[in-house]
Amino acid sequence: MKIDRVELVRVALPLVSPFRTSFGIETTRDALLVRVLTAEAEGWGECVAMTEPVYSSEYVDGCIDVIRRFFLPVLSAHDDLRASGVAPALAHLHGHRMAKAALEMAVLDAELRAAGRSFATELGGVRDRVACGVSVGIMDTIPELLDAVDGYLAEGYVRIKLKIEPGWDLAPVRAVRERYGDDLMLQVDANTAYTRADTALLGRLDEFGLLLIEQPLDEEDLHGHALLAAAVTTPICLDESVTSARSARDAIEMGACSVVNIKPGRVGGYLEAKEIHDVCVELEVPVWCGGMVETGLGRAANVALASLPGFTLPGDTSSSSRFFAQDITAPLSVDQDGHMTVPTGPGLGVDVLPDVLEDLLVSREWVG
Ligand code: OSB
Ligand code: MG
Repeated sequence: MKIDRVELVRVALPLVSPFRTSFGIETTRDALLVRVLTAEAEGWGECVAMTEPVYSSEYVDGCIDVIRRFFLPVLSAHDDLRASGVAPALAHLHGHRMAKAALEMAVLDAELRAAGRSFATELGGVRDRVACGVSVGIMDTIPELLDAVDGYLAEGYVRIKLKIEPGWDLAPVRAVRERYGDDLMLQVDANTAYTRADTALLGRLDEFGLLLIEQPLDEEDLHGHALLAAAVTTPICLDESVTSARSARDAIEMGACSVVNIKPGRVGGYLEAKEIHDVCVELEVPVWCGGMVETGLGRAANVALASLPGFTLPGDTSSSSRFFAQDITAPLSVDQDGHMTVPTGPGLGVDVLPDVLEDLLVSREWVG
């Protein structure tokens, strides 16, 4: 394929309620979409960067700049570009994985739409439905948290993830365990809010039988995670630290984690995400699909990825309605039994609703 034109579309999706994590409070999803036009088909990608560099170093304005200034000129010069060629073509340009992932996703969508194949088929999916969990933000009070969890369980979610931070860890976990019992699949995510000095505190979570503790320490502190993993019984899962198949293998081999959260955007795209999956299957480490408050585009692709065989834990693949009153695609929804159906149509298998896009539009520009 040859890229004819690329449009960067920025939309603002109001959240149904503020989403608080250890790194901040979000009330709107500032989403950057990449629309690639080729002679054969149009493709859409979604960039998972946030407005500010609070989860990773990337941020939306930076992604727009690096795409426009450096990535597109390289890709547009290719007369026969395939999605598998995007990462190699951009490999000499360091970092910026979220920006690269968005471009690769758009090219892959165009390629698959042209070929009449779905993301799930292309990536190697083996299930037509995936089990879904939900990420629950930090709340002001325990009763508020329990109300939220009540609602999510009533919707069918099969696993609850509580966001934690110092001062909001043991008490919410204890309250949820007491209310719902030991059978509830429960895990926590600290988004790097702790240090090695918190080992004893994190060890007190052991009695609650959590599935895992996600990214307790700094992104770069792999050795610290290995020390922590040796000191506690709850499995350690890495999110922020895993940026590639290589870093996943290293983290696992050094004992820094025994579970991996795979987020395509964080690792440079769905093709690298599949590589990480394959490494984890080889090393017998369970994986699950993370989320970055994606619109229906990223949500559909994540569900396709989660249909691969190594995704043995429920992902943060929640319904569009978990975050948005109005998604930019037809809403993706979990069934009453907490599963989501994997899209089967060509490419992402979902389409942008032009009227909604127009309503939520912040800016759009042709960049190539
Ligand atoms: O760490 O998993 C995370 C949202 C934004 C940034 C980072 C994370 C999250 C979530 C929500 O936990 C996942 C989702 O449901 O999209
Ligand atoms: Mg996380």
